[in-house]
Amino acid sequence: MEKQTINILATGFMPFNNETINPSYEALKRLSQNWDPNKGKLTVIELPVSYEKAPRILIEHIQKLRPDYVIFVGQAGSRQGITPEKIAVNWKEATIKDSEGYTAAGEKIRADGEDGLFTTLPIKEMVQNIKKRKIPASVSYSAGTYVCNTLMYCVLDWIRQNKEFSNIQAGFIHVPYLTEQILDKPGLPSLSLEQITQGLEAAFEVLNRQ
Ligand code: PCA
Repeated sequence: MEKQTINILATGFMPFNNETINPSYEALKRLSQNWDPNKGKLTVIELPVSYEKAPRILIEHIQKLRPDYVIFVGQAGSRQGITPEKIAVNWKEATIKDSEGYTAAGEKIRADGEDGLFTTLPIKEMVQNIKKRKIPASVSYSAGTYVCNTLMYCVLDWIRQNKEFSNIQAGFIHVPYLTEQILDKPGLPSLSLEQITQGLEAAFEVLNRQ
């Protein structure tokens, strides 16, 4: 019987908060350049760090590409390792602006939405598989309250509400700074581009076993 191949849509972010690079998109680009098509189809897109545009652009791509899995990746500067997120909360609040100049002072993402939505990705298995490659990883129980959390919340909410797409499994993975980003930030953890790319590859590998 012919092996069924999976269709993955993965997103990274543009640089933000005075950085010139975002490891999420850099690692996904590298991963897609070396992607073995026998593992399925991988599409990578780069999203603006915007509360409003990021979910809108991603939902347009989901409708076009009809993936089996949607994995959003973002930078979380203080993290020690690769951290798949368990939950998105219905809240946005940050001192820094988004790419449109908007500052979320503390407000619900959806006025009448659930307080929280869980990932539908196999995150424990992903963490185990990343650690097998000797790359630090753990489950995170907070995606923060900035754009990454909003993207995860909006897309999980949209998938839930659109029955035609409800088979899609989706969730967020935060990655640490690249070593080149912490040269002037003493004490902050980092990983190399190679480690982050390998870590994401290990996370994606789990999807083929489901
Ligand atoms: N990280 C931010 C937004 C974009 C990114 O890469 C976050 O954690 O919300």
